[in-house]
Amino acid sequence: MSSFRSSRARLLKPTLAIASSLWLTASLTSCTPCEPVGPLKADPPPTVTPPPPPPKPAGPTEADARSFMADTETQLRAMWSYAQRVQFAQNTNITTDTEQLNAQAQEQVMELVSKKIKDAARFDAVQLPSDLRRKFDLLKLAQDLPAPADANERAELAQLAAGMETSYGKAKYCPPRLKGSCLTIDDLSRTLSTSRNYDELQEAWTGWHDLAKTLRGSYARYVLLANKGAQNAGYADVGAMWRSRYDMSEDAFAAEVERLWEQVRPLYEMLHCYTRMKLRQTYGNRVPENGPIPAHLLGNMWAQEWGNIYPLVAVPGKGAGISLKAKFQQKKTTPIELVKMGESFFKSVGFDPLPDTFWKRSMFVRPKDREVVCHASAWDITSRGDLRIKMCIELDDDNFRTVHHELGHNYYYWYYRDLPILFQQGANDGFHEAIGDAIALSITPSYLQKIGLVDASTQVDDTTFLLHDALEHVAFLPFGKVLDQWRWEVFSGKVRPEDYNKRWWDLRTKYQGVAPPVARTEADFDPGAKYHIPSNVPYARYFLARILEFQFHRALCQAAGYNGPLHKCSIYGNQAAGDKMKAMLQLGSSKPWPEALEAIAGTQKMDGAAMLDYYAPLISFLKDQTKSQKCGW
Ligand code: X8Z
Ligand code: ZN
Repeated sequence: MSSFRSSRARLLKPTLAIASSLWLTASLTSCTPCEPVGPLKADPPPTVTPPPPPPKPAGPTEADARSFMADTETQLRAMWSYAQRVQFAQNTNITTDTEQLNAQAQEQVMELVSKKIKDAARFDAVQLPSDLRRKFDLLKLAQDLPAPADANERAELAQLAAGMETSYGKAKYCPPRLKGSCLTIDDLSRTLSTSRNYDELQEAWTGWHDLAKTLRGSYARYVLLANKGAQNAGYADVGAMWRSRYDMSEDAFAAEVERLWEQVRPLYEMLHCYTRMKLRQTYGNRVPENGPIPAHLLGNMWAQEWGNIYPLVAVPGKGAGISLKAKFQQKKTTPIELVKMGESFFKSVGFDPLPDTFWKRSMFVRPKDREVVCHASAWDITSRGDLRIKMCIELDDDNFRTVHHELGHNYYYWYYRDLPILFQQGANDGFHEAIGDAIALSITPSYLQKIGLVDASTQVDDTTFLLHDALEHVAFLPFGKVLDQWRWEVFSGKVRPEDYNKRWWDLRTKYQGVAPPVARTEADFDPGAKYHIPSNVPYARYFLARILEFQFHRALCQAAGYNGPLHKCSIYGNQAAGDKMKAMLQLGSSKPWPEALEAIAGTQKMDGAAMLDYYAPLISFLKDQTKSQKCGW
């Protein structure tokens, strides 16, 4: 994603109700032709009464709609491309000026898109072929940040959005003990992932979270203004607008998320139980026997993925698992080499090489001389193949996976770049997030051996591999769900600013079973410590992606002719799997997502069963290990 790109990578809507025709049947008056009076002539040839002209339609026609849409797409393409260029410039070099330019560009985008949505309403009742109607539907959903009608409010909202994103990007924790030196999110994340010292972890966690306090006021105001925009576009609030992008009703989508969560919840709860039990061996009673786990002990600032604490929860007697970080250090791998490895996986299944400009224009490491937004993102500035990533690559396992994740976005952009601009999106936004992740599921121990990142002699035990993997994928599920659950409640007004933090922690405790390491109050604004909140990036997409990536993986493995255990399958080098993936990418959002899913996975339903299949061998291990535990919190 990129935040803006994802503000473009916005999704779909039903292909929908056939609009009833407004063609009126004109009443035909009969007419007796009058002959001109004049000199007598020979008998005139018999007059043929000309047919009456076709009735003039009372409203706009299909041709009008087509021409409106053609203009709109031309203008949107130009505007989005301009705004993305500005946003990339700002994200890779935060200054007063780039922030200002970005706010202005966002304001222009909001103004254009909301005007187009308003103007398009006059075609609501025109009967249109389904692909044209789909474009109108997608247009209505083509904004993450909907524009208030009032120009001053629009400008204020754009300013707030740009300001919050840059504040997040620039945030640094400057502990007094460092006497003026400061720590970035990269530094603090390194501590979270490697330190095993409870107090040191707590300091890093609190240091980062406390920085978000300053965003609270801006956030409340942004919610108010963005909701005005959503109402201006005909939605109850921003959350309702975001939820209506899934080719089904908003309520049906919320129910779909619940259904998927219930499918995978037992697996998460088992993993939680096992992890808590193991963490008590390191941290003793500071990890409660039956309560939520302190959120700073799970190897990640947001406790969203737990792979970094694998050594603390390792399967007894089975070795330490794979650490790519150690290998990268030993081989002195460079950040660009990491990206090349990712690219070579995609090429191995028949994907094109990334264009030269990708290598020239991307940002791969944190620059020393300027402020940037480090949160990883992928871009196509022109929507015609000006691909880039923006990352602050560190040489570790997380970043290796993230590189594949970002390249998944880039290849989606690449393979739908010739579609009309409104179809240049994922089938739904979860698809966009799931492509690179599905590929990363093929990073198996035997693949790593093939490319020399694991020694040929290393034996990786199945449970070790799956446990490590589950700490990343399974652990993420409730976080993926909760973030937007909180935001939907905030946008709908169910949660007021005075309860922002309380509700955040209630939800995180309820679903994730984690608790803040120190008491929090409404002076804090902990949701703001997570990139996607100040940057206005919808999050349900990542929850969907966690489900979809396993469905894709299973389907691609089948296409490759594989039929062993899913966690051992790697599609590396398999053209048939690559072709299957490519065919889906090329569809963009031109079809409702269930059709795209069917094309790849043979089903129209998102389904957690593929994920459960993948982890089947781990489930019996976890059950066995935790049989004497009182699980839950
Ligand atoms: O934001 C991202 C990507 C960019 S779209 C790096 N992810 C989510 C996160 O970091 O919170 C990928 C996994 C979830
Ligand atoms: Zn992404």
